[in-house]
Amino acid sequence: MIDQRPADHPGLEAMPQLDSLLPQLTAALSKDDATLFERRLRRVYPRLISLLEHVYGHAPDFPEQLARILSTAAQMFRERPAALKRLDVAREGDPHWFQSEKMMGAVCYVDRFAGTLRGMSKHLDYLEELGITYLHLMPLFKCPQPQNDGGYAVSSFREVREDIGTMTEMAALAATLRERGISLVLDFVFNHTSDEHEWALKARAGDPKYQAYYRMFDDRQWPDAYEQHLRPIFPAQRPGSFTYDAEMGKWIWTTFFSFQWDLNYANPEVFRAMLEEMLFLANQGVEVLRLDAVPFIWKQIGSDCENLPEAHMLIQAFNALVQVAAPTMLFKSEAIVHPRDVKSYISWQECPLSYNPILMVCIWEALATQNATLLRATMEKRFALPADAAWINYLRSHDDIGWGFADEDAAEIGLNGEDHRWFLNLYYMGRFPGSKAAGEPFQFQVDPRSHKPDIRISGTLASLIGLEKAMAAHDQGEIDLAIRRIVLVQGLVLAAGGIPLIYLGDEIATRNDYAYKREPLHAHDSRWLHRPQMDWERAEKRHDPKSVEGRVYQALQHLIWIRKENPLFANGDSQWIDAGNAQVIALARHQKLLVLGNFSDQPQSLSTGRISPETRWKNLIDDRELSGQDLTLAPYELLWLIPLKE
Ligand code: OTU
Repeated sequence: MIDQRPADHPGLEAMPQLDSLLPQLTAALSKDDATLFERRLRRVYPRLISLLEHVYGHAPDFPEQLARILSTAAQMFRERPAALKRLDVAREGDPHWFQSEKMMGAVCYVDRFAGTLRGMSKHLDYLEELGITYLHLMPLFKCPQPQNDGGYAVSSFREVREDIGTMTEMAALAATLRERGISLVLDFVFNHTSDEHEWALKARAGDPKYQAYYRMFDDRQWPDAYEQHLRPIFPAQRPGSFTYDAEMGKWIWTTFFSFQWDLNYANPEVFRAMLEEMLFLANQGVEVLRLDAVPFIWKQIGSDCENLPEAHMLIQAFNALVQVAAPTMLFKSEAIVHPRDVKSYISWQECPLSYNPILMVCIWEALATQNATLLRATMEKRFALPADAAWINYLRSHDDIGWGFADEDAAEIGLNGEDHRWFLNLYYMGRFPGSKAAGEPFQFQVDPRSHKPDIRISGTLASLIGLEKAMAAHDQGEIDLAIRRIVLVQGLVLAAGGIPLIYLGDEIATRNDYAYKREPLHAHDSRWLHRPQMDWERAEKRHDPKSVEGRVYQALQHLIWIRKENPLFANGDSQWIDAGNAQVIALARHQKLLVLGNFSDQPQSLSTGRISPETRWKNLIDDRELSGQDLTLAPYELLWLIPLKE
């Protein structure tokens, strides 16, 4: 993150003064809007200029570029619907709305959950039953067929995929959701576009303006030089990070699949154009924008081209402009990288929200080892965030699970990170003695340099946690334990603060979908194992307390509603503590709520006195009273304790 430069930075002398720009920027706005726009712009201006100057200041036409960027912000503000402008003002008065204990997140693919956007609106009661206030609809934009990386190759940021609906329906759904108190979350896949985006098509047709939107090279000289330091992301399908396009006779930077062309943010026109797309989405009613693949947006020869300072500056500059033109919309970062780098994106001025892959990974680690030491040690060190930011806590997403704990954290508790990752891979593939997991490998590869095998894991929550195998074996004991594990880990995610996020389907214990292997377009990508179609018939069983679906659903729903009704679950003040028993995780919230979880299949007692023996507690989950003197947790038990007044 960069320091704010003083407004009199020497490079800024040639900059157009805001006063001279304002009349033109606000000319088309109503008087009130002009006042508002000016007030917001003045607030961010010094910072914005400093950021953009860092990245683009060397170009002789920088002042004109800047004027164009600002006029895009003004124009998009002018187009912003009145209802959203009112929400902007309300949110400016309540900027920390997302920290509330009432927040509850869910994520789904529209086509897999409900078929279409219209279908989605038929299931809003279902979401309300679970207390959902934050709904992430996975990429639903126009994209190439048949291959589009689950929608993460976008051909138009302004058009919805035809089979799902239209942008008008999307905006209408956003409004309906808003009326129900649900914030719409969409992806902004801004590191790349698909090779069928209008810009890519024009580039391919030879238009130099649009070729400069991407990173293209005439021969292998630069790609070879860059590639020495790059990490391949989908090595099993596509080694290397560049793709040759015969039509242009050029090599294109493609970090992900070959049909995903990386945008060239060194070109300020790309920044401006993407600002326009971003604000267009804001104007449809998007309240949280999930910034996809943030680490990759800036490249620098000789580096691994991940998490570079300019990536942060660009996101902060986008953020400043959103605060002017659509301040309702918050950024959420998707950085699945080293814990230190995950955190580097999180701040009010960059991304106030972020996935918490560290908690996710450490929970799975604790389940595999039946030991909460790495979880506690990592959280003690890495969980705290600035007061105006929050984690999105989750157990799994549409992506694979990669073992992203820090080697140094593992070493501190005597674990070798690399060996431990390999153990976790075997464990979750069900190939380790005693493992109950039914995961599959994703992107198996042998690193060409180190010759070490690398792998990530696919699977649904229920399947990875052992429920699938237990059900297949009709083993009631194991089914019970698997359900307890689900409740334990969901309970931890719900109690940790931030926004808990469930992948829809997990609430009814959806198991792996092996059908993807028969689907030629998906067979190469095991992530489809855990992106099944929602089974609405099975969802009906959620009301049957004897069914597995009902047991999982009702337990989760119960926890959600306890959370929503108690401000002790609001974000902030999370102290991870050493309970004196390695099998038990302990977390104190707002100095009052004590969350305890037993990660082992044996009863665990906490008689070491670290948890005050004098205190009498009430367990919020079942209203039981417990004494600190002989606190014993049943296998995989979760407790949410508050002290009882004497
Ligand atoms: C994201 O994931 C999406 O979540 C994926 O579904 C996409 O395929 C991808 O971007 C491309 O758009 O590497 O294995 O640090 O780890 O952005 C998934 C961030 C990924 C990356 C992450 C990426």
